[in-house]
Amino acid sequence: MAIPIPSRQLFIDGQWKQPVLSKRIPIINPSTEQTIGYIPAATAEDVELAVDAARKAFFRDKGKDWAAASGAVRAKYLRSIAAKITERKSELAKLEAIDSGKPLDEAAWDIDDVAGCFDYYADLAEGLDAKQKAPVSLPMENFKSYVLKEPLGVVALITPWNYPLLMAVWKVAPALAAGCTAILKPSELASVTCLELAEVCREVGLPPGVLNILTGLGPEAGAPLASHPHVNKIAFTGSSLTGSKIMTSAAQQVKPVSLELGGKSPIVVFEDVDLDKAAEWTAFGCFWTNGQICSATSRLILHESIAAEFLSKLVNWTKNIKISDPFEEGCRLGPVVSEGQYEKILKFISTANSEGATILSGGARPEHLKKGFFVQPTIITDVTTSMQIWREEVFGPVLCVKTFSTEDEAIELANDTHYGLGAAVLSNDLERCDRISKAFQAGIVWINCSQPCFCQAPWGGNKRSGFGRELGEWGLENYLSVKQVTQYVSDEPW
Ligand code: TXE
Repeated sequence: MAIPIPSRQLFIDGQWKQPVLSKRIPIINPSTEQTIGYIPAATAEDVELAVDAARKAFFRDKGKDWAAASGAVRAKYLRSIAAKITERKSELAKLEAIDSGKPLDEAAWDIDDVAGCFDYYADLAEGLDAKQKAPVSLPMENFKSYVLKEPLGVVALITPWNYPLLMAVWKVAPALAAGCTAILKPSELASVTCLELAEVCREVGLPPGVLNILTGLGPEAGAPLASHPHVNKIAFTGSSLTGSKIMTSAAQQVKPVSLELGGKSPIVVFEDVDLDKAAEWTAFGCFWTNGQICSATSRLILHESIAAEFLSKLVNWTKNIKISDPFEEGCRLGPVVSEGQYEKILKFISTANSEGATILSGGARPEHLKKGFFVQPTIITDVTTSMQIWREEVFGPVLCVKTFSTEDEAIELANDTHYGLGAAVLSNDLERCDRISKAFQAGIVWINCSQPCFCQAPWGGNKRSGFGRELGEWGLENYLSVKQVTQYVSDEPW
């Protein structure tokens, strides 16, 4: 489907601005491999302008600055943004689908979640007003103490391409709700809807400089942003490698970071499950959004007594998934985001094969699709724990399988990873599920499901999946600093 891609510039200080060096990056439609437009490519010169605008918006004349506005005032803006996004839902969903390759229905759910996230943080922004000056009880009567929650300042938000607008808004909404001003740097692989967010902010009259949006390459735009001395905090979602570089640069300036990195999440399936339902959750947990989800449950740990029957159901299930252009009716899997990702996924599969694993189903491009970055949902068995496919994040529709016989063995296999983002257990024995939830080394645990996500509940990982929590009240705390104010209240000399 042809849909016009709006031509946009960088969004700095409430205005569209051409990048100082006039660079641009092509937008590739992953379904057709064709160039369908261009995004501006920011460099360090533009970062300087955006940080300056964000600082001015944070520290502007007393009483007019974003930080000093009440939570209720900030909430009003967030609600207007949510309303505008809902108004433009159909167009934004199409832009997201064509840019990222996700099925149109799924893109539409994402846009609903984007609006919901702004509304949710509008409520929390209002709630923040009532939480100011919370008293602290002290052991001495001649002192009284209270706590102020204050925005951290100018924040850099660096985001990935798998949920282009939603991942950005998981950071933008709480940062603005807290009273921070922000510079968003979306992924160069899918930035179109983030630039439309800029247009929405312009239309609702968000004060200039409160949110600046710089599209561009990681090393050229992201790195100077992350290392800018006037950026007070960095929130990042992306690869562990880039997360580690960002943490290194933040460490040099003793700057807080929150990192949401990759994963290799397990799904443990016990023998007492309904096999059809469990197969559906397993497929959904790994193949939804083509497995391009940081929390995708891509390691299936399956009770040996049901292995043959379960895998045969799973293979059948995946054969019925419709793979097509995201705009086709009934599409469940579109292409992966880029040629680089496509090649990386196929390389993972061929390495697994050469290491002795069995490709039980999928493993290649679907025959009926000659163009585009399409990969079949793939199930790999005969995997050992030292294989690359077991240890490393594929970020594609690839599930690897191991069987177990005892609960202890299942837990050991589940935790056999340096990641710690998500983990799922499927069983009708809820006491067992509780036990296993405690034993999982992960920040998010699903019982009898995989992947549902709610903006009220905390999201984030342990181990090399990063630290800090997004969403819920935890997401707001990410952008707040706690100030202690203690007063001497006695007439007696100290
Ligand atoms: O990630 P990057 P890429 C994983 C997934 C995927 C792999 C590579 O395994 O295959 O990462 O994807 C910006 N300083 N995830 O290359 O590089 C970049 O421009 C500052 C998991 O897209 O981490 C983009 O905006 N910023 C993940 C963002 O970082 C830099 C989602 C993410 O890009 C930078 C995405 C630098 N030096 C990929 N270099 C998840 N956890 O959900 C790049 N960037």
